[in-house]
Amino acid sequence: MSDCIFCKIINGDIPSATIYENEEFKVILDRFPANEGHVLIVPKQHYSNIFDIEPALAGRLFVLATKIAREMKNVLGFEHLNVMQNNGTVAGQTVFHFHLHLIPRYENDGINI
Ligand code: DGP
Repeated sequence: MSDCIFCKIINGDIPSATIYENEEFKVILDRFPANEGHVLIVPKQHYSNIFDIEPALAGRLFVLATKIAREMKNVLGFEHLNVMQNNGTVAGQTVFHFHLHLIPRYENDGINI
C-alpha cells in the first residue's frame, strides 16, 4: 500500500534498523521503543490487522517470534518480555500494517503497557 509506512520500510523506500529478515517477515527496531530492545516483526505482505491475515501466518509468525525472543534474551540478557499485538485504534494500533511487538522488560523499568 502506497501510504503505509511499513510497506515503505519493506520496499526500502525509508530506512529501518533491520535485525533479521526472510522471504516472509522483516524484524526491525521500533523507532519509538517502549524499552531497550523493542522490536517489531512485520509481514512483508500488507495486512491491516489480525482480522485480515491468513490464519496460518499467525503460526509462522509465532515460530519466528520465539526464535527472535530467545536470541534477544541471550544478547541483551533480559529475563522478562511482553509479546504484544494491537488491532484497531481503541486497542492502541497506530500503524495499520499487521505486526507483533517484542518488548524486553527489566526490573523496575517503570513502563506501562
Ligand atoms: P502499534 O501502535 O501497535 O500500531 O505499533 C506501531 C509501532 O510502530 C509503534 O511502536 C511505533 C512504531 N513505528 C512507527 N513509525 C515507525 C517507523 O517509521 N519506523 C519504525 N521502525 N517503527 C515505527
